[in-house]
Amino acid sequence: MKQNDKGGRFHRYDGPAGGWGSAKSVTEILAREHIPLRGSRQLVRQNKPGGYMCVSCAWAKPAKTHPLEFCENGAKATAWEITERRTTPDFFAAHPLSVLEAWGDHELEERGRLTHPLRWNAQKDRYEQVSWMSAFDEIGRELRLLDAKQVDFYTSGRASLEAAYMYQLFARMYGSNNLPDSSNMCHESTSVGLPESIGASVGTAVLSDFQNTDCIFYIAQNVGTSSPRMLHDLQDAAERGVPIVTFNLLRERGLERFKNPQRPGEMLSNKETRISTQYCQVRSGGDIAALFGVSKALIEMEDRLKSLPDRIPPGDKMPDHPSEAGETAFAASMAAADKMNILDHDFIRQHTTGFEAFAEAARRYSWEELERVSGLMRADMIQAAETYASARAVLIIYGMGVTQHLMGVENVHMIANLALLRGNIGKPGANICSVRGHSNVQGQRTVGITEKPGLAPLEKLAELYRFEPPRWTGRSTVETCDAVRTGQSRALVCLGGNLLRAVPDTVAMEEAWRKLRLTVQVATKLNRSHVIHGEIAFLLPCLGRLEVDQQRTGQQSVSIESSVAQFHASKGTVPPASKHLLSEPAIIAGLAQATLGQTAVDWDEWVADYSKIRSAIELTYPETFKDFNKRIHHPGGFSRPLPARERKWVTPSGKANFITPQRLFPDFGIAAGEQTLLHLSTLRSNDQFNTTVYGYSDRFRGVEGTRRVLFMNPLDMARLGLSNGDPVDVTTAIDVATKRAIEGLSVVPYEIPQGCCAAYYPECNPLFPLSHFAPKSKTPSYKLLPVHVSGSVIPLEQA
Ligand SMILES: Nc1nc2c(c(=O)[nH]1)N[C@H]1C(S)=C(S)[C@@H](COP(=O)(O)OP(=O)(O)OC[C@H]3O[C@@H](n4cnc5c(=O)[nH]c(N)nc54)[C@H](O)[C@@H]3O)O[C@H]1N2
Ligand SMILES: Nc1nc2c(c(=O)[nH]1)N[C@H]1C(S)=C(S)[C@@H](COP(=O)(O)OP(=O)(O)OC[C@H]3O[C@@H](n4cnc5c(=O)[nH]c(N)nc54)[C@H](O)[C@@H]3O)O[C@H]1N2
Ligand SMILES: [Mo]
Repeated sequence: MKQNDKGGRFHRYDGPAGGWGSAKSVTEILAREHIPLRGSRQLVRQNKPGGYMCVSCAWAKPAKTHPLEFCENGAKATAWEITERRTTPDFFAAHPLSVLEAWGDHELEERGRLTHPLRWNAQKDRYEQVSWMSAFDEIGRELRLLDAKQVDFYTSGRASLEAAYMYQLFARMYGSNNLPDSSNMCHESTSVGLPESIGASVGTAVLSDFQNTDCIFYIAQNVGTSSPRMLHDLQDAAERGVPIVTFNLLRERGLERFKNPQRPGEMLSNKETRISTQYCQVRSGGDIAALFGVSKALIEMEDRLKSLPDRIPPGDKMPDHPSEAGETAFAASMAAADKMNILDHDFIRQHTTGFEAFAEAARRYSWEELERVSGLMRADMIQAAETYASARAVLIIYGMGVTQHLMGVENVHMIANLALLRGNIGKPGANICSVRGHSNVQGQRTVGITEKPGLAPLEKLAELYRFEPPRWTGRSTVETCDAVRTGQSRALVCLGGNLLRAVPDTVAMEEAWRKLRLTVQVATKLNRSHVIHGEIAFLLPCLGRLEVDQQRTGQQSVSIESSVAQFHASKGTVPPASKHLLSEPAIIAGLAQATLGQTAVDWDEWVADYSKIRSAIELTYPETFKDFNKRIHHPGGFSRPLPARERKWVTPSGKANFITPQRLFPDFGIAAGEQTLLHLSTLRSNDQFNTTVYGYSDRFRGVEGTRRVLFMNPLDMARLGLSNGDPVDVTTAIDVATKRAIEGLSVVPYEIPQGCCAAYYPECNPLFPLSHFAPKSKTPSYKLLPVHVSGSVIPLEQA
């Protein structure tokens, strides 16, 4: 692929997250997209009541906003969408797709916004302008010729609640539950694991928990890059003296130090806020062991306490065993002060099942084993446990380093187990916060985007729209990929996203993708999933969320759900990138009418007035969306009811469940002692949003000018005879019947545990076998893949 990636520079970054680097980066991207003034004016409205909701991450939008409620990466996402650059039919006339195939992700999107509906011309190998009507007609005709089971309807997490609701309805009226979405690759382990544990499919935290908490456990999420606005909440907590215990594979700057660009005093002084009070660098996939360690420490403290003759008055003699004396002293001092028990037995008794089995497992694992698998020291886990036990209310926050694992569902269970030990759910300041990715990925599930018929309100849809919805289980993302590979899937309709780059096994998937009969892509910018295409291919350009959406009854707003289950209205403010664009609801309505003919849905009326779509959503989900049209315009939005927040457990047992993982780590069946074997985790840089690559600067990790890097522990580098910047080849070490390799990554020494390495997504997706996913959630194990790294092994003594 052609990339502006021309070799890099690697240096240590010593600054904080935020700070002047962040301010500079915002100025640069506004200039690059030719919108220095217009862009700044827009940013003031970002995430504010009456304004638009950022198209970058899903972090909460406060009711009482800061003067500027955006971050560096939100600004980049805005600039990327409202850019002055355009990808017009002239561009396509000059560039056959065979040429564009050689372009990189950054280069394709950097050309700017798509302006016209396009159809691929096979003779000329070019996308050409087509009318909306003829596009809808031909797509409708093709879909009618196929069996509904042969068609997949993918959704990326950006589409609004209104568009997502219409889309799932269209798919189901057509007869398909094949509704894979980006969430399948993202928080699906949460969607599967949390209901089993606590009867909620999303996190239970609300924004005020940050003000009420007295301890934060921060697991496997890179706040400085992926949800930078949350740094304000973390900073406030840190300034109140709240301990923040972090578990992360890498040293991430945003989790260490922050300089708030919105506080002039701070920017002009040496002041910065330390974020983590304890930083535990776990091995990739080591979290089950780490959290077992914390739980073991808590349970054993309590066991020792129980075995004491009676509560020891402070100052009395402690047991002789030196390694236990400190913990017992801690346990005794807490109990003596009669503050609380180590575990919350009342809560455990009243609200949970499965405690005994969990406690037994925690007691049984030896510290040696927990240390080996987690990569942490026993003392680290005990220290974290003491911090945990000292807090009245603990907020547990987590991200992709938890979910994108073969044992991702078990990881989620362990987070819930830890919370349940001290009743840290459903009291102010204590909750589980799963940090969602795309700005409306959580909301799309709420309105029916799911391949699982049990999770969709099929009866209600049948009743409201007088049709027979399909009852069979549809395909999730990896199953869709498999169906494309085997030919069972013949057509893909994609509402946003860049599916081909986001999924595993890129090389095999590209070959299979070309054999599809039909590919329909609704998008704002050109990407590789459009350049590689089926026999018949359409590229349908839509309005972005930041643009004025004018329909027959006036300007429309849409709505989204944030990471803390809060619904917000969003109203676009900039003129559309082209007068030929349609909104997503209008495109879905066009496709539905052309495919389905007459139905009980008045699609045109819905498009003319989105409040009618919201009324339909309310009719479908009366409890969640009560008074939807009225409440959506409240500053700060309105909250989705979550029973677990009130300690009502919607599980078969009627209780929250301790669920004990069967093992600490997956068994890859690879013989121990293979010298070149490392565990690869794929990550995002500070200059990308998923497959959208804004540029080649990962400031916080000190990487400039390239994305083709491999972060390694200096001791592993020495062992393999590698120096800073050396080229290496990386080869997948499982499912070796197919060779999967990436050549010529530059080695960057980094603070990462020995035996682990990290590299960027999506460049490394060719390494991941499609079958390498968590069995229950089918989330690809993007954070743990055994690989071999080329290099000549030298004995450590000589290194
Ligand atoms: N700027 C920007 N913002 C984004 C996105 C983006 O690409 N760019 N993407 C959006 C989306 S869709 C999502 S899902 C989120 C993703 O946001 P994150 O959840 O932050 O995902 P990643 O960037 O993949 O990084 C995961 C973090 O987990 C750590 N990690 C990796 N493996 C392990 C492990 O086994 N254990 C532990 N404890 N830590 C581990 C890594 O070091 C890294 O800090 O961000 C959203 N926001
Ligand atoms: N190796 C590896 N792979 C991963 C991950 C990982 O950590 N490691 N993370 C996974 C995760 S968490 C996710 S969420 C997926 C992301 O997978 P996707 O959601 O499929 O990918 P994105 O890169 O977010 O999609 C970008 C494209 O969306 C289109 N777009 C942008 N805005 C709009 C809009 O308003 N409307 C429409 N219709 N289109 C729009 C643009 O054309 C842009 O090119 O990737 C997954 N893949
Ligand atoms: Mo995501």
